[in-house]
Amino acid sequence: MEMTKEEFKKELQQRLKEKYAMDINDASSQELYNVLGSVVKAYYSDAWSNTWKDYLEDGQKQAYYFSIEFLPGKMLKSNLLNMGILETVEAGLADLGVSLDELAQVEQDMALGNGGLGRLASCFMDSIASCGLPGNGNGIRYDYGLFKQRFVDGYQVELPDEWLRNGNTWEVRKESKAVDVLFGGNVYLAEDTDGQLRPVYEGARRLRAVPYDTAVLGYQNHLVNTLRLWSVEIPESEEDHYRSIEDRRAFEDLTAVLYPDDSNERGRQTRLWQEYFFVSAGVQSIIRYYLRLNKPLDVLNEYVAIHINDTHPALCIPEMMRILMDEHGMSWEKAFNVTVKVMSYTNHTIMAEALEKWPVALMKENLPRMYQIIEELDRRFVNELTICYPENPELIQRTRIIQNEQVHMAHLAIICSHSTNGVAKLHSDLLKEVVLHDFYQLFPERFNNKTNGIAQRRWLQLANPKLSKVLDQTIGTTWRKTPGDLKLLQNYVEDQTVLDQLAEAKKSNKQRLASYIEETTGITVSPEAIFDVQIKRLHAYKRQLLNLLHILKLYFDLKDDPKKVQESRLFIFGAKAAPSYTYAKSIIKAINEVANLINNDPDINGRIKVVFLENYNVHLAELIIPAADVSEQISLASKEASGTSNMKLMLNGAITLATLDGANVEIRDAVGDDNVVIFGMTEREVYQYYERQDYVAKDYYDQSPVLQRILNAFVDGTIPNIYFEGREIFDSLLKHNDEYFVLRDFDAYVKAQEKIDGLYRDQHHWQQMSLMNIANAGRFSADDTMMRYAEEIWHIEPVEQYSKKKG
Ligand code: GL7
Repeated sequence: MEMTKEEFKKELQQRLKEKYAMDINDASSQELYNVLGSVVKAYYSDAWSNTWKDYLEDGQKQAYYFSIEFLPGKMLKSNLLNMGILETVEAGLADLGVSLDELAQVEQDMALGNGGLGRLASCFMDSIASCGLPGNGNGIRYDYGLFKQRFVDGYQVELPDEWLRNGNTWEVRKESKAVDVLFGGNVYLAEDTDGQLRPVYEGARRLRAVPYDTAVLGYQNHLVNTLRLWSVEIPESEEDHYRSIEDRRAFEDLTAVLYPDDSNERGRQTRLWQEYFFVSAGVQSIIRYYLRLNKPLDVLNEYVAIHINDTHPALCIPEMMRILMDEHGMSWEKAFNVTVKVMSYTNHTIMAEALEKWPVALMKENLPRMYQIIEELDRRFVNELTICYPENPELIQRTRIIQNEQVHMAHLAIICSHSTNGVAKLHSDLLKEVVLHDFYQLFPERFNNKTNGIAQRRWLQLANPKLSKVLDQTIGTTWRKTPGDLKLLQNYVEDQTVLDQLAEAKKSNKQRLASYIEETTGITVSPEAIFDVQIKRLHAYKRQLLNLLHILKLYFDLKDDPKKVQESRLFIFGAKAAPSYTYAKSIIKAINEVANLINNDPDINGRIKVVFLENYNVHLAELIIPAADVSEQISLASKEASGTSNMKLMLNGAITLATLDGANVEIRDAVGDDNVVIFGMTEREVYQYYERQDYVAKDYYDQSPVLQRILNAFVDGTIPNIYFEGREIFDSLLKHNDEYFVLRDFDAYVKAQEKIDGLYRDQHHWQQMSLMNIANAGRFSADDTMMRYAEEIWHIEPVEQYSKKKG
């Protein structure tokens, strides 16, 4: 894929004429963006169709990553980067008087995910392609992505995300690849003309799944994989079945909205339909493609790996069984054998409320054939265990798929797949030792860890060109392809020039963010302050509240003693709360009110500022992360499965202030104790409290005048305008005994923050720490993570290696 600047300019102008009959000067940004998109698309289209054809011709084993969420963000610049023409296009546009950065703003963030889980799926897509691996995504094309967040009087208000309003340049609708999906009705087995038992469907609703494909470009390797997202339509033949427009609408809305909950079970019928819809469509299209290879279905696992990203796509299992048995006449035993070998599963949380369960009645009514198969899977599992563990009926009760009239999706996924992994060492250990211990005893060989990773191209090369340049000048450019080479930076830890350049890059990123803050909130902030960042979904277990309590402490300290020695701090929050999660929304309101109070207090005089940026999303993350000095990763130990903002912030030179939770543990191992600040209870201590049940939050309050003053501020009017929210927060800590041990960890957190303050004062040392973080972030590259999935779970190989072997 090569293109000179002049070729690019010509092509752009030509297409602009064809499409809009316009010259550059007359075109709006949107028009220019559209045309640029089509130039880019044309540019990779050959590679896209070749990749597809090569896989087919070579009979290459492919992985399919099934996820109900993908969160790619904007794609223009990452596509340009991966094609190797970012600079050419930027320069070409500049010649024509157009700024690429401005054009890139026109693109709507593709926000078909809630948070970490969806963003991880997109980082993985990028890395799969960049590693040359044959792997594709499969998900839902929601008409509306994650809601847009606005603050009105400090309250979160949700607005619809009409991301498709101006069209989506990157997708290709593939009408000819549509498949039908059946819902509801009755299913019974009847003998067919060949004497086989086949299911007969009565009164089922038939919906059409139409795929929209998006190219996933590998980093400068000519490989283009596919992200396939399904959208619902009503087949023409079925139109008579709808009695009214409203009736029809209800079905057409199946893929309209993304469920905006994060780490929470969604027990809603539409959600179940969504899950089956994209799973059935995806598995059907995989089988259809596979049949073109002319291979028997009982070796499907040699050509296809299906990954179940969290339990939402776990219906892949019964759906695969259905297709193999009902449509291809395979026996139960054979079908099960193949299915287990094809499927693998990742668990992303131990939070009990997030472990999906579906009521049997709901499943039976809406997905009758799925339920029949699940019931049989359950029956056979119970039979087998009864033979192996006759003396242990409790084990069977605890592990079976159907319990108390509910289908346990995680059990289904573990029992019927060959691999179950957690997303950080600590998380995987907890799965084995506690949460999924029974299953670990039954199937020890299936359990493994795959620590999450991030697409370092987006989070460093694209988000932080300033730092990237310093790296190029210092250690050469190999880190761009091999993030492990960032390690070379360690050799410069005593080099003052390099340290100064790093500081300079950080400062300029802080200035960029400061301007954004000023523009969007009207709050003036100083780039000299410590930029202290907590960006993630708002959830009680992530403990944004702990951060807020500490801010109040600093505030009162300064009020009492205006001369107190303390570095200036800017506390930055970015977080959306699930619309139905009232407690999280109360915390947002409280943070906003505290921000108002402190930012406008003349006594404070700007020494502490608090900014809650609206509508945190991928794009905003790209702006905030390069500017961060401190990375707040303060969840209650054991609750955050991995976290990924921790990795992005570290890569951009922020110092991690963390509990030993999720991947923070591995960050500490990577940089060493001297280059992170760790505080708070360990996961063991947390479990000890659970066992002894002797945590009394109120004792901490009673014994600490500092905490009394801070907590009272929520209910005595010190923080204005939070009459109800303040009471709710106060009660959550004292009356309801502080579920996430905020008060227990408060003192330790304050000390850790004091340590940060002292460390920052010694700028030279701080820069050295920052350098060490950048240098050791390579191991969190999603490229490595994907290579491990490829080798150890999916058994797929990079294409280059494959062709070499063939040659
Ligand atoms: C999550 C975890 O909470 C988060 O710690 C992890 O980094 C992420 C990706 O593995 O998955 N699990 C989950 O249900 N959501 C997450 O972000 C929404």
